[in-house]
Parts: sequence; C-alpha cells; structure tokens
Amino acid sequence: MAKIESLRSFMEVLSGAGQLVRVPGEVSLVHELSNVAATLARQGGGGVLFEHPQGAQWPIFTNAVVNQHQAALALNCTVAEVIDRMGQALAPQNGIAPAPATAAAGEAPWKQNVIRGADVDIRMLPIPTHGEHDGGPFITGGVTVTRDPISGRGNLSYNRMQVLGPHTFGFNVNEWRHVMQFYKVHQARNEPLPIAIAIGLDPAIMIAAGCRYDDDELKIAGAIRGEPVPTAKGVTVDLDIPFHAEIIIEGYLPPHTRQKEGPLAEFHGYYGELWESPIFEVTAICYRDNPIYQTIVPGWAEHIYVGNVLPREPLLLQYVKHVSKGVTGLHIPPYGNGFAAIVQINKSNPGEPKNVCMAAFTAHVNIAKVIVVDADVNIYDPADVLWALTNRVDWSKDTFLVPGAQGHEMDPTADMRGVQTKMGVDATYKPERRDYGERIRYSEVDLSKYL
Ligand SMILES: Cc1cc2nc3c(=O)[nH]c(=O)nc-3n(C[C@H](O)[C@H](O)[C@H](O)COP(=O)(O)O)c2cc1C
Ligand SMILES: [Mn+2]
Repeated sequence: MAKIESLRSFMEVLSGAGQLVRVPGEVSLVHELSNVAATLARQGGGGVLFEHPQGAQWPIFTNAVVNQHQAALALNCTVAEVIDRMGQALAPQNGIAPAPATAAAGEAPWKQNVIRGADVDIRMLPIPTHGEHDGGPFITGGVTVTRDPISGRGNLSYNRMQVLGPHTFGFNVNEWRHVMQFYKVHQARNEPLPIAIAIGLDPAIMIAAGCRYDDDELKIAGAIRGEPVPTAKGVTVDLDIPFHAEIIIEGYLPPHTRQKEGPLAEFHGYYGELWESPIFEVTAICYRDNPIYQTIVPGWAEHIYVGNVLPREPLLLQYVKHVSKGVTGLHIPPYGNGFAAIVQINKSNPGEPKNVCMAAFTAHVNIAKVIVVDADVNIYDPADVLWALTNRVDWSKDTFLVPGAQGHEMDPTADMRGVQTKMGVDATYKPERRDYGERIRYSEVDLSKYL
C-alpha cells in the first residue's frame, strides 16, 4: 500500500480501495453537505470529497474513518488487526516523538499562503453548519496543537470552534482536558494560551488527537506510521505543527474572556447546550495552494469512530480477554455512540459471557450496554447482532442489570451525575437449553459473475 503521510496520500489509498466518493455538483454548506455525508456513512461509507461546495473557494473532505474497512486503510492493516494496531500505538513505550522536517523537505506547504493581522477574516474559510439545530458554522475536524507550559511537551485535541466574528471563534474545552489545564496555567500568569489548528491531515494524526494520552499525542501518530511526524514552526506562534497539513489557523486564547457558543450536535446523539467558553483570537491563516478543507460531521459515525471507538477498543479487549481466553473479537459500534460494546467469544462455560460483560463495564466508564455473541455472528453487522438478540436470548435468564453504576454524565439514560443502570446480555447459543444443530449459512458470492 502507498505510504500515507497526508490527507492527499490517504485519499489516494481510499480511492484505490474504492472507498472515495466524489460529489461534483454544488452542495450547500448549510445542512446539505452534512446530510449527504451522513447518508453515505449510513449506507456503507467511504470518504467523501465535495468538489464544489456552494460559495466556497475550496473543496471539502469528510468521512475519513466511518467504518472498519476505512479504519484498516488508515492504519495500514487488516480489519482484524485494527485493535492491535491501536493498542500498540497507544502503549507509551512505543511512542515516536515528532521531529522538525528536514531542510531537504523545504518549507511546509501550508506556508505557501499566509494571511496575518488585520487582513485575517475567518469567514473566508468554508466552514459548514452541520446539524439542523447547530448554532451556526463550526470547525469540528480541526486538530488543536498546544504546548504544556510546565513540561514543554506538545498536545493534540479536538475543540469545536464556532465563528463569532471576523477573527474570533468560541473555543469549547471541557474542564478536565489537557488544554484546559494549560489554559489555567497561562491564566494564572495573565497570559494568553497560544494555539494552532491544523486542518486536512493524515488520519493517523486525526486518530491520535481523539485519544486520551498522558504525553504528546503526535507520538501516537508516529507509532502508527513507524516514524516521527514531521513538524514546522508556526508563523505567529511558537508551536510544532504537522508539516503535511492543508490549512493552519494560528492565534491565542485570551486568559479572561468568555463568550457563549453552541449548540452543536454532540457525540451522545443529541444537541448540547450553549457553553460559556474561552474565545480564540486568530493571528494568521495559512494554507497550501488549492487546499482541501476537512470536516467531521458532529454526532455521527466519524465523530464516534475517532473519539470513542478506536481509542477505547484496545483497553476493552484487554479487560475482556483477562476474564475469557475465548474472546475472538470485539467492537464498540458507532451507532451505539460509544455506550455499547459487542464481544464475540467461543465460550467454554455457561457463565462466561456474563463475566465478560462485567469486565467490559469497568474498562471504560462509558460502556454501559454489553452484548456477548458467538463466533458465528458478525459483530460489524447490526442485523446479525439483532438476529442473535432475537434468537439466542431468553430475556429473563440471559440478561442482568447493574443499577446505580457509574456511567458517563452525558449518557442519555443516566442521571446528571452519570449514575445509571448497566445491562449485560448473553446472546450466545445455549446448547443445554435445546439443541438446534447448525445455523443456516449461504455463501456470499460475487454478484457481478451472475447479473
Ligand atoms: C470530533 C470531536 C470533537 C470534539 N470536540 C470537543 C470539544 O468541543 N470540547 C472538548 O472538550 N472535547 C472535545 N472532544 C474530545 C477531546 O478532543 C478528546 O477527548 C481529546 O482526547 C482531549 O485531549 P486533551 O486532554 O489532550 O485536551 C472532541 C472529540 C472529537 C473526536
Ligand atoms: Mn492530551
């Protein structure tokens, strides 16, 4: 497979695998673009390039990773290897630190066009209004680059940014994020926090930015690619920014200003509330010639894949394997918004599936609904999982509830503190109940030979 180091090289890989859809016609930035992308994600996936978004001077790419096949392409492995690849990349000892690009590589492509100071107008960017009830245009697929003012290490994260004025964004950052930690240090010193937003990236960097990690997330991307991610200094901020980005927005968070931003379609499947957030004052917009803008449709498949599926499956697998040697597969399905998990096992004891559920509940606080299936069920196919639920579950015997457990405070089934009932389902076949022999199987054929 071709080497992936940028959004462009990834798009070539997607294209070679028949996983790139081009939309040549005019599409409105307001709702329509997201509706098209969400429909594609729902109906099989593929990355999407909108070649002519209405009123935009640049094309827009989205749906980089919306299914297991695209995750495998992004990580340069097979579907079966995705969890192990992520597990290896997340292990601290495997991190590969970023490094300044070599002199031979020249200037970062995004320095081809630089707009600074009074010339900055963020309304030149083709920022979509995604969800029907979003408060306006939001950058959702930009990766925030910051630096820890204490240790000096770099950091990546996602922070939604709402357009509030010609050079001002609302910048959302939850209380317990690294970026908030850095912001508070600067705040105490009465100083702004310098930041850079990188847009249009190698999916290794996009995936890394969604991970909880106690060091520079660029080390995760380095581990995925097996070499340091090359970086370049900003033009108005002293930060190490991915060299192969399409667009960079630089600026700072003033220490004491907050403004309302929101609502936005959130990961849990509902619209959130307005937040009093720091603001982001832009000092420069940089972009390569003919750049591609990248977005993530909020509250939909890519958002969940990058934030909840890929970063969390490795630890979940470790926990369930600890209680069952028979585990053959696992998935946090994007349609469960990160609250559900499906585990596939070859059980050797009747009580084993329930132990597997209990292990899964404790691996990540979000995991609250666990379904355990046999190895003959396709965990990536919701219809097959529903088949197992329908045909292999006696609901009074094969399910159990854990009331008063701690879940995520945004889980729609939990109270405001995240206290909720977790549920485990043993959807494996119980031969001791009655004997059905073998499940019907028809082999899947290549229809082009017949039609
Ligand atoms: C698409 C996407 C959008 C996100 N938006 C936000 C956001 O607006 N605010 C926030 O605090 N976290 C957001 N997150 C979650 C954080 O970016 C993520 O947890 C990250 O690991 C935090 O990194 P940090 O602790 O280094 O700051 C988002 C995640 C994804 C995948
Ligand atoms: Mn971090």
